Amino acid sequence: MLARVLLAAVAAAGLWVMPAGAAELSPLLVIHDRQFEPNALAFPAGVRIKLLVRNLDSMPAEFESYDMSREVVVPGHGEVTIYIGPLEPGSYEFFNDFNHEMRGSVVVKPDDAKGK
Ligand SMILES: [Cu+2]
Repeated sequence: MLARVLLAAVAAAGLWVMPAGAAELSPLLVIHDRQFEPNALAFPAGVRIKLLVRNLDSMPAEFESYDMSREVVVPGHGEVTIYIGPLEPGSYEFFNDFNHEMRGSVVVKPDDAKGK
C-alpha cells in the first residue's frame, strides 16, 4: 500500500523524466550542392547529440572531425547517424574528407547560457 502511494507521488511529481544530464538533441545536417547546411551548429554543453547527416548529392562524402574523433562515410543520396558529445564548451571543426573545401563547425556553449 505504501509502495503504491509512493509510486503515485513519484509519477505525479514527473520524476520519470530523464535527468538533465541525459538530455539528447537530434539535429539534421544536410549535404547539398557540395555544402554543409547549416555549416555551423550550436549546442549547450553536456548534451548528447544524435546527429543525422543526410547527403542529397550523388557524390559520397566523409564526415570527418579530428576535434570530435569522428570519421564516417555518408553514401550519395544516403544518410548516417553520428553520436557526439556530451561536449565541453568550445568550437569543434568538421569537414568532408573527400572534398576539403566542405567544412563546418559545432559550437558548444557553456551550460549557464541555457535559459538566458
Ligand atoms: Cu577520412
